[in-house]
Amino acid sequence: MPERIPVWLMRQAGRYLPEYREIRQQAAGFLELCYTPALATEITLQPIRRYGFDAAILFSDILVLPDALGQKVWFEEGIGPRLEPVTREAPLGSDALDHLQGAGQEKLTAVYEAVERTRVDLPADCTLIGFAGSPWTVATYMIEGGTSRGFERIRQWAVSDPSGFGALLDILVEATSRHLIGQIEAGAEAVQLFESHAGVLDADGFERWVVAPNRAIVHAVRKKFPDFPIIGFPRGAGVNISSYIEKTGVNVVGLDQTVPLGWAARHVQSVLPVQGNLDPIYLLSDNETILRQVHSILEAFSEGPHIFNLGHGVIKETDPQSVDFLVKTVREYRR
Ligand code: 1CP
Repeated sequence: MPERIPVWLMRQAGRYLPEYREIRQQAAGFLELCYTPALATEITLQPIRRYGFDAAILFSDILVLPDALGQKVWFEEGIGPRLEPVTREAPLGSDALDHLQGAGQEKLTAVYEAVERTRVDLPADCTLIGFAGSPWTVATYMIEGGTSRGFERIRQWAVSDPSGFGALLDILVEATSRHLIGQIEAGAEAVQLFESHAGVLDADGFERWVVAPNRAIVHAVRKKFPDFPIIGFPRGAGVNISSYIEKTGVNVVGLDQTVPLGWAARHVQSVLPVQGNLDPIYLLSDNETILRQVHSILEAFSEGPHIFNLGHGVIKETDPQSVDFLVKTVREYRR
């Protein structure tokens, strides 16, 4: 039997799908979608029905965690996420973790219920992936108050008050570990840690604020669920990927599109299965271009374990037919 390359896409659910936009219109807000199990389940299943991906990723967001920890989080139409910033002068209270047992519990319980429902409704051969943002990445939103360009506030805090900043990341390590365990207990069969903003740190910062917290989370999850599959996605890490895979203990590493294929095959895939890494912008080009790029990735990774994915999430202007073409191209490829 020729080997079949599994395929799923980051942000495979979401705004490029008309069926998502329709549900989104009916809901009061984005977080309401995340906290309504029937809606989150339906949105998770939409791309599976359409394309038959090998994995479903739970429809939720990395910012449900700061919300459950008691920080004010909202989504503004046309802008994106907004948060009342946590600062050095007004840090997250030491009682933040208590929120997870209090007001935050109801919110996260709704997320776990969505996991349960989704697992029931999914085809048996489709893997359900749970996820969380990694502490550094979630902290960028918590401290910058939303999406940032320069990340000056968080970087300044990290270098000028590493112990105070470290205390915040410690809270996030604990909360994230519990959140992943909650999803696993509800039926997630793998989890992905999104470290989307790993690329703004120098090598020392990367070790301290990316490697160490991700490692601690992997450790905490494995303590409860030994050998549980964990995908790490240290976006923009460059050559620091080597340190990340050596020290964190993840089982699979997600590659963004900036990682050269030959280098990744030699230095990463020789150690761990790789996931990735088509630049999502190609889905806004023609089929011939998509085919060529998909084939070059499949060929580069043909000597070892590979999960096909994008290098980052599906762009909202993507034509759903291009995703269909991409999936067919991967399915028809034979090593
Ligand atoms: O309808 C809308 O306007 C909301 C758009 C949207 C969607 C569909 C947001 C707001 N989040 C999501 C879902 C989401 N977010 C998923 C669902 C599962 C899937 O992939 O299909 C996942 C895994 C995420 C994770 C997420 N949220 C990340 C990590 C991955 C990445 O993109 O780097 C990040 C950084 C966020 C924060 C976030 N949520 C939403 C927005 C617009 C943002 C900001 C992104 C940014 O700063 O650029």
